[in-house]
Amino acid sequence: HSADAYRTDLMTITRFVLNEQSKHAESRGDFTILLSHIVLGCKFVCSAVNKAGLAKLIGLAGETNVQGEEQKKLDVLSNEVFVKALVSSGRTCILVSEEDELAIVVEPSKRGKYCVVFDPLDGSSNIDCGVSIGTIFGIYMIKDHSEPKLEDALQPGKNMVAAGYCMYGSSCTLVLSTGSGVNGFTLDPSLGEFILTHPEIKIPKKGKIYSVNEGNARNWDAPTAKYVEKCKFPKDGSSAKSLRYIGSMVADVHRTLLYGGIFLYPADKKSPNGKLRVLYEVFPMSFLMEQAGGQAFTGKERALDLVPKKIHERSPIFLGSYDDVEEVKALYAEEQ
Ligand code: AHM
Ligand code: MG
Repeated sequence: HSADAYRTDLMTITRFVLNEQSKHAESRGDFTILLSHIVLGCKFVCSAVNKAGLAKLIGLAGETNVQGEEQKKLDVLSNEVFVKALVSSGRTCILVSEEDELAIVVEPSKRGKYCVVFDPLDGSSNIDCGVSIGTIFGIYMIKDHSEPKLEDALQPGKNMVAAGYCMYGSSCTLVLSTGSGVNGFTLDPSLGEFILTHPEIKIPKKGKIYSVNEGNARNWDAPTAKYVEKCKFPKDGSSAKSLRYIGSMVADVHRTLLYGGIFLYPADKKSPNGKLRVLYEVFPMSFLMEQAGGQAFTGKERALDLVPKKIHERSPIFLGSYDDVEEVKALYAEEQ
């Protein structure tokens, strides 16, 4: 039967989220509409990223176009696409983007009840060598949308109603949680649809991989240094962990989620708060890790308990398999 080669019952991301949302009596489809606009942004960025090398080959990038305008850099372009898609969804009120210094307050006629925090193109230093990069996003419900306040964006991560990322890699994968587990969808380019390919992702309880920029080792605090030493020279008879570090958060976290292990961007003497941003890097990834059965820790507390004071605030982060993060927590507790 040649028809057997085709699946005819396609679980697209929209259908999946519609199903999930229909379990909530109060749902009016607003979240589904918001998500479809985020998905549009991801598809655009995916297509632009795929063409990035080609554009260079045929002499487009970095040159001026017919209007005499400079070609926009991919991260700037991605940001514009997401901001426009989110505003036009009519479901957002406040937007915080890594690319914009100030939060964007949506004009009253287009306002909805959600606040979206996002990094439109994370790891952009990896673009030119074709390494995987991604978009990261988190979604909050705002308190009162007739009167949006900056505090609506400064809620602890545990208040997020959804979080996810899209990885532009050998395939384009969108991983999403709306607070009841984690699911992964892969873009079928011939359909232009994200199809459920990784249902109910659970991170292994313990992993065999650690992921960190070891070039910063000389500036690490004692618990981080001890932990990484344990990964390499375990004293309990277990085998040493493997090191994998891409330097692109979405790719490093995606591997950690699927294979298990730990990803860390710790504090160091030069950057006492680490490098990664709380709202649109640390929180969404921590939300996904917890939803997949893992943990996320800042060195002081559960990452999702942190209450940010500024929209571009940074925090150290240790996230991944439950048992691996537990070891880091024990080392920090010893310090006290
Ligand atoms: P970016 O927002 O400037 O792209 O930086 C964030 C990236 C993350 O994707 C990655 O985890 C980290 O920076 C890597 O940093 P480093 O090069 O210091 O290891
Ligand atoms: Mg970033």
